[in-house]
Amino acid sequence: MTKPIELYFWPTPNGHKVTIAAEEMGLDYEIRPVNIGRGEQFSPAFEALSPNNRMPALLDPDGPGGKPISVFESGAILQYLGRKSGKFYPTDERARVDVEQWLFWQVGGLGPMGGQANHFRNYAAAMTADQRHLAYGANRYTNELNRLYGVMERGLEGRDYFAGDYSIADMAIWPWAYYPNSRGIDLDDFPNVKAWATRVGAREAVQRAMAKGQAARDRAVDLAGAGADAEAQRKILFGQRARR
Ligand SMILES: N[C@@H](CCC(=O)N[C@@H](CS)C(=O)NCC(=O)O)C(=O)O
Repeated sequence: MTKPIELYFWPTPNGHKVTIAAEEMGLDYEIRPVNIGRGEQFSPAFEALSPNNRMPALLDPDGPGGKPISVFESGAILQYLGRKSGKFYPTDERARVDVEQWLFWQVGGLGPMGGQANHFRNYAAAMTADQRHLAYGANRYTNELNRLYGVMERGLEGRDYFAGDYSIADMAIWPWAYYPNSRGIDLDDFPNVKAWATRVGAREAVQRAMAKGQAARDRAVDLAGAGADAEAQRKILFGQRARR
């Protein structure tokens, strides 16, 4: 009997993408929590899987040729799982390109820009004595995120899902469209996105994936919060430099 796929996970948008994919594809998997606020992403064992010291990462004991394979970067993980399962990642070239352009748009745009908007709007305030220093960054990333929501709004015109049929692109985008308010976005300004987010959020597999992340979510500290634990975690997460 083959062993389950190990998903190295923490309950952030990037983490949720891969549990959603695993649930949607009906894969046999186990969640391996990586508490990034406690620095577990820097353990030698995890770094061997993810040299970028970021989760998610995956270890499939039954990779190509029946041998183990590890994958880091959420987009690469979604593509790997899509190929492995033969689901939600079409093989027809035109359909595949359509999925991939939205997938890479998320990984290279919506994720980093949404992350920065969240950082300047919610976390940096707890680390900066003079709040005026935050305004430029908060405005820049909130505006860019707003622009990206406009791209989603137009992309969904006349379509239920980003690439026509539901795919790994929707799985990548959905967790990043899940927390709009804290990032300065009013979903009512983007009705196509709102309807799509509701449609995806209603899927049983998505709900199962979010429920499976709950145990880790209960252990996660609010990084915008007060208190010694939140402060210690902010020190681990923010201000990292090259490690040698
Ligand atoms: N491009 C990466 C980004 C992954 C990423 O940024 N993960 C964050 C959590 S959302 C992380 O592990 N952070 C740990 C840290 O900042 O030390 C991907 O798509 O997988």
